[in-house]
Amino acid sequence: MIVRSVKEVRGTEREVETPNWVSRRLLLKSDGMGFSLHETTVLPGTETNMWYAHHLEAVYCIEGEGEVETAADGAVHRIGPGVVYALDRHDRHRLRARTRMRLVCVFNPPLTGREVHDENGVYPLLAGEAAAAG
Ligand code: 9YT
Repeated sequence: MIVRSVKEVRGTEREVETPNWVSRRLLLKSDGMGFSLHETTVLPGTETNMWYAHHLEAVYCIEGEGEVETAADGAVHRIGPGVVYALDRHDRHRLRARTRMRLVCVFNPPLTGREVHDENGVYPLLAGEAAAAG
């Protein structure tokens, strides 16, 4: 069994920080679970464009308020504690944080470590990996 706290992850290779968010990666590919699990803190007033072209991501909000907009249709969804959004169609989207948001994020396939968004908001995929949807 793996037991790991966010506190232990702070300041290690499992903590990835950008100007808009900090991701603490509690479970990664190397942990062998078939998904990765992160606690992501999004800074208030930020807007982040993302497109997980190679991954499926579910995002469960446990703290804070914001909204997510899907690029394809411009639909805006309010996000707050107790709400999950799942990018089941690799949807291009934009997350606006009104307050500091604390999110639990799950990725399939799992992230391997230090991924950050490229200029298109995409995380790279290692050769041979694919999201196991359905
Ligand atoms: C909500 C979101 O996707 N933020 C970007 C960071 C990502 N969740 C991660 O790498 O943990």
